[in-house]
Amino acid sequence: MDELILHEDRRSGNCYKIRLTAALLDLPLERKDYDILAGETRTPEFLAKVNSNGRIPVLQVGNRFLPESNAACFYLCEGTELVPADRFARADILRWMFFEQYNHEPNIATLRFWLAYLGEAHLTEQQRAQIPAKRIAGEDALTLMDRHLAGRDWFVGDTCTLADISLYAYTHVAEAGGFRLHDCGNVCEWLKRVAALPGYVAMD
Ligand SMILES: N[C@@H](CCC(=O)N[C@@H](CS)C(=O)NCC(=O)O)C(=O)O
Repeated sequence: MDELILHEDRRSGNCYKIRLTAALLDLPLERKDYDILAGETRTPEFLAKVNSNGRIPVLQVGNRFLPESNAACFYLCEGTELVPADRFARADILRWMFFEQYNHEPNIATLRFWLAYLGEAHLTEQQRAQIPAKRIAGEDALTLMDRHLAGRDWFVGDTCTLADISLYAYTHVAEAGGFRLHDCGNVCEWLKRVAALPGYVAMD
């Protein structure tokens, strides 16, 4: 495989997803850090060379650049046990990754970023007005996950897959966004299972 470089901000769960995937697969990953709060992903150089969308994570594979956390994870997982060969299982993994990007991350990750990193006092009126709706939508996502996990250990099939890694990244830090995980017992047990996987690395 070509040399892998992760362009990241260590505080980002989207970046952690890729780091966790690489660690579980024992893949060497170089890391290049950016401060998103200082606008380091919005410079002309970054936009021209790394990601025209001005965001991290970006996985650099040799001299090619792959933005979008789930796409980058999928690249790393292709042909491994984290993305099984079964056609339905693969599509089901994508289903949870799309759910993560549409129902989960825009609510749970955004509230974590606003409340734990920007700070409520620094939010715009528009951001503050969105908090209640994001709170409800994030709780709904966690409830749906908790119900899905009733009587099962993993999101798809009988083993850990990329669906679990994708959802784990922001779920395990959801309390920083004001979400109450202890209301979701199945989710809490699943979090422990992910953290016990061989090769697991914590967010730093
Ligand atoms: N859908 C993208 C989201 C990327 C994203 O929103 N990245 C944030 C950090 S988690 C970022 O770079 N923000 C900086 C900015 O928008 O300037 C993914 O999954 O990678």
